[in-house]
Amino acid sequence: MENNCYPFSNLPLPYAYDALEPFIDEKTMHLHHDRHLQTYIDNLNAILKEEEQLQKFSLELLVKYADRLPQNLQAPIRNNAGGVYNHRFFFEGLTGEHGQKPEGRLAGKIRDQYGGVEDFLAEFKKAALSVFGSGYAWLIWRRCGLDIVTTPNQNCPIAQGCFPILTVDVWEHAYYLKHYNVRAAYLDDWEKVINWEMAEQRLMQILANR
Ligand code: MN3
Repeated sequence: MENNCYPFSNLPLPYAYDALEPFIDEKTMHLHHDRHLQTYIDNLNAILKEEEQLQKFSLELLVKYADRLPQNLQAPIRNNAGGVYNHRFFFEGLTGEHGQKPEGRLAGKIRDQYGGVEDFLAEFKKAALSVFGSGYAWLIWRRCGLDIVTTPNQNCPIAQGCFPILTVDVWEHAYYLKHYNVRAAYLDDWEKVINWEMAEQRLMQILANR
């Protein structure tokens, strides 16, 4: 990941704002990237400006070790470093090349564990629908297999030592303009713009580093 230390800046999306149309609308992408993510970046920079020892920490380290920091920094770092990490991970996991399917190693693991991509997506969407309030659903790797987990707010599974492969942001700001309060309709559209190629790359990297 580029721009991985203080001062953080908002990297451009790896595709045009309208690249996910008609599944995720251009206006939502503008607001989500330029305002919501920007706010997490600004807040994180403002916190780190006062904390010189933390300025050398990578984004991943800040997220992983938030709970070992002095008490007064734990929630602000967890929320804001998490907000930056999770949004970058989410945006990089989408693509303008609509309708990709999982291939290679990941497709094999999904078949072994869930029966196939349709069954996997059904289970994943069920998890994403179960998030009460704001949060994320994740496909992760832990120990020796895939798993589906959810996190509230801007919590991130890397803080639990898990390795994320794919995520969906289910905060209402991710879908309210187009899908109103119908999270299930958003999830059906999100599925069309999953960057499975990126998910495969992430899995390969996890397996190579174990
Ligand atoms: Mn968001």
